[in-house]
Amino acid sequence: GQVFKLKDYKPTDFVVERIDLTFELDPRETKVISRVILHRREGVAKDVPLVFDGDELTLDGLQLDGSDIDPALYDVTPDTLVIRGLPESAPFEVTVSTTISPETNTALMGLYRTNGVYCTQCEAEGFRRITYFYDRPDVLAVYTVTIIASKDEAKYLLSNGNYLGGGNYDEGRHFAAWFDPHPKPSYLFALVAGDLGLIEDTFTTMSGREVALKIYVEHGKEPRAGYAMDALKRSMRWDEEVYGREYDLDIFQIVAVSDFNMGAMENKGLNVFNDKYVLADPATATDADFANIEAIIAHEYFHNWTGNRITCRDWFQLCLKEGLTVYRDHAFSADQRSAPVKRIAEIRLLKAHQFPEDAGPLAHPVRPESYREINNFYTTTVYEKGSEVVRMIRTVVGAEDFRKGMDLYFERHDGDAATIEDFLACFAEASGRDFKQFSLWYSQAGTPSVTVSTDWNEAKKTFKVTLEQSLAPTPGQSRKAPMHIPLAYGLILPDGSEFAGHPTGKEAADGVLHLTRRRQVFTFTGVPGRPVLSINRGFSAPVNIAMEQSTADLAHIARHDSDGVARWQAISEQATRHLVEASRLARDGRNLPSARDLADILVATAADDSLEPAFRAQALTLPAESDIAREIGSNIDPDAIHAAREAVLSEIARAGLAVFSDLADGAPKGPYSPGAADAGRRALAGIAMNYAAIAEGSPARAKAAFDAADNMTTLSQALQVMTQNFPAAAETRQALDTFRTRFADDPLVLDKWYSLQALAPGAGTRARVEELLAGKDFDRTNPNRMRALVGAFTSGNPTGFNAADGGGYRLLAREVVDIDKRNPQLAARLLTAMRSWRSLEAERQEQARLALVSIRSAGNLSADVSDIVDRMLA
Ligand code: HT7
Ligand code: ZN
Repeated sequence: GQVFKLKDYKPTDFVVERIDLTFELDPRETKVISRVILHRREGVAKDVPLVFDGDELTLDGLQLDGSDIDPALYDVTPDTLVIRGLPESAPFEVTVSTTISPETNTALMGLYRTNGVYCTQCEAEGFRRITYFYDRPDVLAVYTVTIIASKDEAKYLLSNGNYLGGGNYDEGRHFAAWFDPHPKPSYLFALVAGDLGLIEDTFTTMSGREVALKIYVEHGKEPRAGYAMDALKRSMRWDEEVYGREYDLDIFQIVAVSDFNMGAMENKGLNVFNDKYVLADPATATDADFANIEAIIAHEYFHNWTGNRITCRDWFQLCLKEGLTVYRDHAFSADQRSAPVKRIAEIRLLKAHQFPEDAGPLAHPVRPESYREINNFYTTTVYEKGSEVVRMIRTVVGAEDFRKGMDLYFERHDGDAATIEDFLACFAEASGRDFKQFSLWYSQAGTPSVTVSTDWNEAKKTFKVTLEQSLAPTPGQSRKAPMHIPLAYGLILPDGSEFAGHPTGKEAADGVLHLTRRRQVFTFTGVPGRPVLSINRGFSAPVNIAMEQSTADLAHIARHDSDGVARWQAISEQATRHLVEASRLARDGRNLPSARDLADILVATAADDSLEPAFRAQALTLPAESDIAREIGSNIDPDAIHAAREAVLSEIARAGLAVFSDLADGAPKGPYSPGAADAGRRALAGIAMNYAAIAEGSPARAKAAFDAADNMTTLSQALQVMTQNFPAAAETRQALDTFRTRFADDPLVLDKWYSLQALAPGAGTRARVEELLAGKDFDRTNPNRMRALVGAFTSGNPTGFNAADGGGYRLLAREVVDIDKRNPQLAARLLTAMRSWRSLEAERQEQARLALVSIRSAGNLSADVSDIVDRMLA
């Protein structure tokens, strides 16, 4: 396949002024007429043709200024339209007519149907599946859209922008017209048409304009859209208060659909959402679902400024909108909930997903420099690491200059298709700093390692901190330059107070050590007693820290650090060390060390009422098996890790049974509220229930909680305790059956039922997954369902998926090849579950390799899947 390169960027030869689209909707024969007004760009020679993108299109007609174009003057294939002999300087109108089939569009890109609703997904390159056009983000145009459809089939006819008007048409059809005054790229175009339920509200903006808010969902699900509406209004207010950004149309609409490749899409004024991220009520959604809805509603809304008003020049700049918008949604959630608990969750996720990506064959820079298939670059590196990079910019320049830089960015680039260089220039200007070295965060892949050593001189009262950075080679990048790594720190004195002084030298003001060279020494003088270094506080930089710090020192940080996140980091480091050591011993068939010290810390933390419950829940959540595997790094035996972790869990459980038993009953009583305080209490009760059940060696407590549960959080916590710890117990079977019967008509809740079974540890789970896949009502075309079963099994069940006989890999290979025929994007994403295959022990590695090779040798692979499989095998 073709390789696209950042360095080859070139603007288009023609400039689009506006586009008028007319859709006559029909399940199999939708007629699309696109009238585009363009002019030749200044300086472009008169014999240069117009080249539009297409994808699996057929052309019905082509006109220039209303007259058919002579076939000798154009060439057309399913993926390009080339028109010659166009005017030299005057604007002209090209009319392109195509017919498309939404009903048979299973890729869920372009115009498709989901549950009888017409819906579009155009990012990144879906618009070219609707009509021939310049389908690239730097071509901004003003859109007018007219939709014609049968009234029975499509009560609502929606598109971007403001409603112009509508009315009845012939033969039981009606029409609606929309005008979006804000120039936008084609990836932000959207159309939705269907018979849907609606909830409405209004929002008054900071300048007093009233905006109509509408959320469309499947009929009957309206009561479940209330929380999303509330989250939307809070997001709109927050963007005004924190960034001074006001909404800019008369209407903002959200449509929830049940077949969607990702979480949601920020189309201008008409967001389309995976219904999983809209629908919630206490009986069907967990606290985590509520938190995700709040975050994703905010994320898509925030794109209105970071993404839509200022978009990307090309897809290499994807992190310009995604990293920045994730950063903004993180800050929003931190403000709405507990900031330290939110940060802990972010760190966990980054380490669980982004660090392995950065350490494996799919590693790429936050701003990639080449790609074969852009869909494969909607990654945790672009999104989450991209957000961490923005967070570091704020750490480097400080809160005030960060806001100044953002203001400048909005002011200078409103209406632009911008680049990372444009973005960085705003912070350089606002702060007077040079961002040249910092920009390596965008171009160098991989997670830097920082080795930390300390030297305390009792006689001189000096404390020396030596930092050394390194960055391993990644695909296509063998040599790396030193980066600018801002490491927040604190020196904790023996009495638990913090040393107030700074090290000598200018690189270390404001509680941050700025590591910019390969090796740097920071010296603190006048330190009254031997301090303990708390470094990379709050995970100020996305790096691996290697430091020989005693258990006693970690405990000192865990007890005294003024920063809650740092206290959690110290606890988590202790747990990780112990689990890594235990896993190594388990692999070698040796006796496991006592986990008493770790258990004491965790039980004391659990019982400490001065700490917020959500924090205690985080502290009690041991690193996952995949976290331990990542820390071990190579020659991974998932069974040994599982055995070691189970043993540690059980020792902690036994040590704290009385405390856990008490806490397990501590979920809030009375009406359910999705707010952070109650959710935190439920989280603590849930993890305590898990420990208590482990100590008791019985599912009885969880079964009782399941039977008594009056909300989905408690219900699914209880079921999870059973499926994880007692998968074969009669109580577990019974609870699973009850759950299935109770939620048989609710696909989003049934997804949880599939996931919980797929996550049950052990080699036996694969057979159950096969059984579920073969179920007569199992819908292979629904991405949520496939992710719930196959995705959960392959990404969340290390012992089941990595069973030594390779059966898990073969299952995934077979499903990927099958899904690829319908939905390449989904197939490619599921396949990334194998990205760390080279860190497995030799036998499993070989099984994994064979499965990957079998995919590669299957015929007719999509560009999406062949790109991933080729990179994984390279
Ligand atoms: N910007 C959106 C990305 C997205 C997407 C990309 C490729 C294929 C399908 C897609 N659906 C949504 C989502 C976001 O980051 O907000
Ligand atoms: Zn986004």
